[in-house]
Amino acid sequence: LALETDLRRALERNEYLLYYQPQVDPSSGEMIGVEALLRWQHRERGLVMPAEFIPLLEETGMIIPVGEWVMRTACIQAHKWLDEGRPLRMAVNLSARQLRQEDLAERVRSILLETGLPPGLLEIELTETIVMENAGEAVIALNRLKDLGVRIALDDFGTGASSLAYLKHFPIDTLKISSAIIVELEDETDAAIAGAVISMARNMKLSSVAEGVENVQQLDFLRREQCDSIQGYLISRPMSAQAFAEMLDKLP
Ligand code: G
Ligand code: G
Ligand code: MN
Ligand code: NA
Repeated sequence: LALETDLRRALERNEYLLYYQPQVDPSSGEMIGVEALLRWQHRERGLVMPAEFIPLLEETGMIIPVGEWVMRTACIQAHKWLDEGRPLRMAVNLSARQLRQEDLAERVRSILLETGLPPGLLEIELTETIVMENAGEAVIALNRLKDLGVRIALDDFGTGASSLAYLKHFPIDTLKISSAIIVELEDETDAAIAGAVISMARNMKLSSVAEGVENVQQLDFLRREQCDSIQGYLISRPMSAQAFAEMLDKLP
């Protein structure tokens, strides 16, 4: 398969890159963090989106070395921003395969030491579905990560088959409300669900992030409900490191 061969070479050819999407406080507009999103700059296909190649990375196990590259690159970038006086939280997505990796916590620990990033600035995102697939092992793996001092976010929350009672077993810091709910906020039921998740997060001392915020009506709703941060095209599309730097330069 041509794609697989290309993927195998992509790391050594330096074809992967990270885009960064801001997460901002909907009341103050202050930037709280960013999510790192993997892209593949293919010499013929151009910029390839994760949906087109992450499944193959997972099937072949290549997600392990690529995931490590993602983690290291994201930590280096966050440390650079910190040096510039901008302590932005860096959210990194992990796949199911990575969570099952025996030495995951050890590797994350090495990367934190190597890059000098304070662990509290790294937030590891796992989808609700990944965590629930194998809840018993996930609890152990997440606790090991948590012991490093990193933050854990439950991604795509509200659409998987998670039981709320399970939440107390996971050492999580953040609930990321799925864009599937945010896109339907005009619907009373979806608005009720989003509001309930935000207030549940607050009561559990977790932070809440809403994903896929595209319009002012959604922003207003999330501000009223006191969601901690929002992410979406209304604020900014994911940007290359260079575009991100230019945007930061314009901020006060
Ligand atoms: O922009 P977007 O198309 O970037 O990303 C789509 C999905 O791909 C994200 O929701 C996320 O689940 C996944 N993804 C993006 N970057 C990474 C990454 O570095 N690692 C893993 N495992 N998944 C990623
Ligand atoms: O990890 P995860 O699935 O949550 O990654 C977020 C995904 O959502 C990425 O693919 C990103 O490009 C995409 N995204 C970010 N903001 C918006 C938005 O406002 N609208 C839509 N439709 N997608 C978004
Ligand atoms: Mn995510
Ligand atoms: Na998500």
